[in-house]
Amino acid sequence: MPRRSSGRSGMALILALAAIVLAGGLALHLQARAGALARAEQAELVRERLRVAAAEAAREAMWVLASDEDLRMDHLGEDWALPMEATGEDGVSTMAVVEDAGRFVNWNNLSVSNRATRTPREILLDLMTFCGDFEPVTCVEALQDYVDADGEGGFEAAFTRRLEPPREPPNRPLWAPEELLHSHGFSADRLRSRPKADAGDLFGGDLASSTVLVPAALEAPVPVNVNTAGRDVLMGLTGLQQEAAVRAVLSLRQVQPFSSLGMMFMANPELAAALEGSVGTSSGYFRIRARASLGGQRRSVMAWVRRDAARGDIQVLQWVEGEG
Ligand SMILES: [Ca+2]
Ligand SMILES: [Ca+2]
Repeated sequence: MPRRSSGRSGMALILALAAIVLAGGLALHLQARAGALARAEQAELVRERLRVAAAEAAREAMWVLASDEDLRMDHLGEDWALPMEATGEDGVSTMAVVEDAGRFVNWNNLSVSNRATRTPREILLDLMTFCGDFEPVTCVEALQDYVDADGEGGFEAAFTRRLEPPREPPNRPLWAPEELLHSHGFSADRLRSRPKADAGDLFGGDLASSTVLVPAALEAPVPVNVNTAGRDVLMGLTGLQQEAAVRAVLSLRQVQPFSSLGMMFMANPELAAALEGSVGTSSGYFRIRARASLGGQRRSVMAWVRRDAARGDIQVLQWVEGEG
């Protein structure tokens, strides 16, 4: 029966063809999967390479900071203060920026006191007022009780336990800006950057770019560096009464950064009384931001360091890696 036989061989041919098509499909599928895996592996490799490159860039910036030849004076014309950019042979580009904490007023200064003419509390109250916040008292007093070691004050545990949600004051310096939001009276809105006001506006300061949170246990408040602090910070520091003196400091330091406070106080005796104990001409704490990128991928590092005032040694206080 030739017809049946040809029917059988036809069926066999169809089955064989189907098997070939299936096998081909499977091979294609496997190939695509292998391709996707290879791509993911490749992306992971690039990610790791960028992580290492960002860390390297941050370390390089620390070297520059440690090699500062004049530790008594820090100003924005020094090598460490200039952005450091590089592109490696492998096409990875890196960028590192060092900022001194002395440019800002440190919120954690409220955790300690010293014998300065003006307390960290007074300075922050004036700075907030200068930045257009006319009800800063509760906010600053609550933060002071939140971060100072003792349990005495109107905003300590007895108060914070009644808040919604209830919380315990940590009674230590804060470690991240986000922690500020847990303190009574603080909100993202309060800390948001403001558009630049014209110079004639006496309450046009910007709190966001005038304050910082140095994540360190302190023995004394972090002094403001008169060579790097901006006008808003100096206005808050001097109690809003010394606008002419602040202007004089800003223009004098452009000609020649201050290498000692004696020099600055001599030039502006009226400032001396207000600033004694709250300012310096160098900085001890620095924030380093480094980033590495290749194609569309990026990795970053944010590090807080302390630099020894006598030898320039760098100690890392906080190291945070991130994407982007
Ligand atoms: Ca220096
Ligand atoms: Ca306390």
